[in-house]
Amino acid sequence: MGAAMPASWSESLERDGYCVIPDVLPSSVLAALEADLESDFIQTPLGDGDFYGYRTKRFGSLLRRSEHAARLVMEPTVLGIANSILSGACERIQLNVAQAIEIHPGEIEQFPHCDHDMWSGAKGEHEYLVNVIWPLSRFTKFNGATRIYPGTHRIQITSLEQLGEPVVAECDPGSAICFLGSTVHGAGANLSHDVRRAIVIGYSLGWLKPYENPWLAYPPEIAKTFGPELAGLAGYAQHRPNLGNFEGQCPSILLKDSVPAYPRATDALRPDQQEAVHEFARSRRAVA
Ligand SMILES: O=C(O)CCC(=O)C(=O)O
Ligand SMILES: [Fe+2]
Repeated sequence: MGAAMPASWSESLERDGYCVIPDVLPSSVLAALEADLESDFIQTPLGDGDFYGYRTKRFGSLLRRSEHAARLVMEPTVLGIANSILSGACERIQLNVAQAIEIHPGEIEQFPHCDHDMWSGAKGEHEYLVNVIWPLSRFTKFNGATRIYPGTHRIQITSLEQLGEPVVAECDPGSAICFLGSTVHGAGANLSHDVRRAIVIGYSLGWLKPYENPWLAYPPEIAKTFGPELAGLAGYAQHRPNLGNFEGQCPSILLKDSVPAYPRATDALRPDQQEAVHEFARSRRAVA
């Protein structure tokens, strides 16, 4: 059975704080991505810290490590879901992270957390983030499948005692595990003899500081190879008004063949702002 329409998945995401969508991408895409990342998985050291985990490897910048990473970032069902959850609170969404995670045998359960706690703004009015975990290994309750606490996006969690039983997101490569930035979750303990590999692709409100610095992960020489929509998600777009500009221009000018030495600072306003500013300037010019 193919994936249902984005609208119904967004509804379950809003209702439960998560959804697991089967068969979003052919497993061959995930296998090809994993093959491209094989040497990176081997060479990357185990992490440092009780949150990242001492028996877990992580690396980012996936769009420059494999051409297949773009298939995940740009997957229309999840992109539709991220837009439907976030676009009420921003002009455009952005890529928050594209990271590989390899959990080794013996790793303990990760601290249950909300990913939106990375931003200190007020919570409860709107979502900040939609995260999508794409398993590369089959996720089981023994190898560290993500544990998600349904309904926790609706309540203020001040103690781990408040958490009920998690849903263990057991599923196969090709599935997309989606959850909100406000939903408590964490990787499970890996009690198996094999590594558990996954990709996390996150989308956040376009006016937030992204978790992964996209301009360092994907400098202009790299971002030039992206299509315009992907480049826009990865930092090469302004968020109106004028946020994220380069020399008063959309940073996407850096992806063109020739970049003016002295760019012309140019308004990038929302239509309502454009109109208000224009009216004001017109009235002032009239009396000048
Ligand atoms: O790997 C997982 O299953 C979840 C990881 C996670 O939630 C995180 O690192 O923020
Ligand atoms: Fe997380």
